[in-house]
Amino acid sequence: MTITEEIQRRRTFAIISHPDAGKTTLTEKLLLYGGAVQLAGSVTARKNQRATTSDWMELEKKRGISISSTVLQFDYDGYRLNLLDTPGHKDFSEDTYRVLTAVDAVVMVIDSAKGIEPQTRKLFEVCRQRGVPIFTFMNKCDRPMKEPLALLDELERVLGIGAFPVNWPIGNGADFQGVYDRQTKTMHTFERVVGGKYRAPETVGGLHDPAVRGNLSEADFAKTVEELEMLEHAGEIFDDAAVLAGKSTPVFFGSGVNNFGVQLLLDGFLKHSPAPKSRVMGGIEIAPENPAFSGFIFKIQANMDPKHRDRIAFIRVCSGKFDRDMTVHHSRSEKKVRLSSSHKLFGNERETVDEAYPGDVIGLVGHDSFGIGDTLTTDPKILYKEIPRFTPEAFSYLHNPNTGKYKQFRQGLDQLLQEGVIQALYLRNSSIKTPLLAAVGPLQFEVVQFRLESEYGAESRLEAAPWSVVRWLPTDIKEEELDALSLPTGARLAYDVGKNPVILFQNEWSANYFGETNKNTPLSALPVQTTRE
Ligand SMILES: Nc1nc2c(ncn2[C@@H]2O[C@H](COP(=O)(O)OP(=O)(O)OP(=O)(O)O)[C@@H](O)[C@H]2O)c(=O)[nH]1
Ligand SMILES: [Mg+2]
Repeated sequence: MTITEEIQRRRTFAIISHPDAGKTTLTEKLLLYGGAVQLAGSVTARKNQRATTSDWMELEKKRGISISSTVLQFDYDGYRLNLLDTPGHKDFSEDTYRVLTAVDAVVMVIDSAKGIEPQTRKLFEVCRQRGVPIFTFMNKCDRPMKEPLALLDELERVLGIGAFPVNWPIGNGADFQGVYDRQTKTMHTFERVVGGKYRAPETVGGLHDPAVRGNLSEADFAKTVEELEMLEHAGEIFDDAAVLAGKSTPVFFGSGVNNFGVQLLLDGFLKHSPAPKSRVMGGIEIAPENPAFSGFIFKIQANMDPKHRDRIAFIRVCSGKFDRDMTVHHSRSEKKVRLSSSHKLFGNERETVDEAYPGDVIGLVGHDSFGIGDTLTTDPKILYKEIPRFTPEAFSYLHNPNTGKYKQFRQGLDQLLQEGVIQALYLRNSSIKTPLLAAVGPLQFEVVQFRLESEYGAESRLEAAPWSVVRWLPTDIKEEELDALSLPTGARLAYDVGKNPVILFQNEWSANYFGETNKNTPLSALPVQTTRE
């Protein structure tokens, strides 16, 4: 295969939504229908039930929520898919947003009983800003759902995106039978299988074919026919250009847990979603076919496999071809590094990979100097600046109650900081040695404590810190100028990991007051990108 053919068959996409809409369940079902797993697991980790492939972390299995994004690479129907399941909880949105920089399309999952929820709206906004094509899966049609027309209307009204129903639900809630595929004009009715572990037996036929009508009542059937006529009458056609521009979203209905409509989503997605495209950085366009290899690191994760206590840097390949053992330029250290330990990833399983192409996400092991956001390339002129950073809103000291385990505590914490699970701040002119942690949301503290204990055997104790707002000062501010600042009551000066000065305030009001009275010292809510060496 030529490099162009390799690129054209790549599909790199994330599943996003508000917590609990069914991302991990759908991911598992895409793996089932994609032939990557034989038996689907379930997120409700009841006894005797397989856990899902993407929620492999101990705490995820325990809580039944996703905490960290997961990469799954597999082949299906000639395509190579790089699928990323993301956490929905807002406390982990930094991880989710990083993933969005690494994908070419997203599947947005909506709980059809609830419609568009706040976190979905936020994630949608990020996709829109990046111009990422969005495919919509209206999930949980097996529960009393909102009217399908009302759901489409919500997409248009709340998100301001055109919505094109590719298929249409037949029945609703307990009477949900399947979907009508408007492209092929066929009804697909399904049978429920216990636990949704296997593919759901499916009957396909024309709209008026009694064999495929399942247990649908006359009234429900009449309603479906009327709605379909209405949609046909509206005369809208599938507009690929609008989808690729992120202006319109193809909508699929179904039920992930019951496997209804999953195959249609998978096939429809692959048919209409884009292969990797050029990226524009600092005004330079880098095409995937560019002969120089390039990519950037968007995620770091340690201890994925208890057998190998090591850390993996996840890189999204953007251009050229990756060959194992190749030597590349590493942007942060400005040094040449040899990439000899490269892996393809499937949840927490890994396998050595010898080559990779644009669109692929691969894991690199054995490079402690790699950090999130770093570019690796054979052309040092290429530099990606993709990774967004978030303003922390929760602050806590993390104590080590067991001095005998200081080494484990410190080592574990340093690792988690490097993964970006949480940030650390260092108070200025302070003798306090207890780390001050800064998080987007308090669940991140829980993850730190759990992982310290389970992966490093280190206990820890949290102590709330008295601040709730952090603002960055200009990076070039001088030490004397810091000394001369007059801070509001309770505020403190500190540094982030990049040694950039910040001010910690007790509340928003205090931060605003400082801003008003110190016009010459502009504050910024977002961490500055440059670091002072
Ligand atoms: N009734 C019904 N329940 C579903 C369906 N899909 C998922 N669920 C349930 O919804 C709950 C949440 O599912 P997950 O797949 O963990 O949701 P998620 O979006 O990955 O959640 P986070 O990753 O924590 O944001 C689980 O109890 C699932 O069994 C569906 O089609 N119908
Ligand atoms: Mg999940």
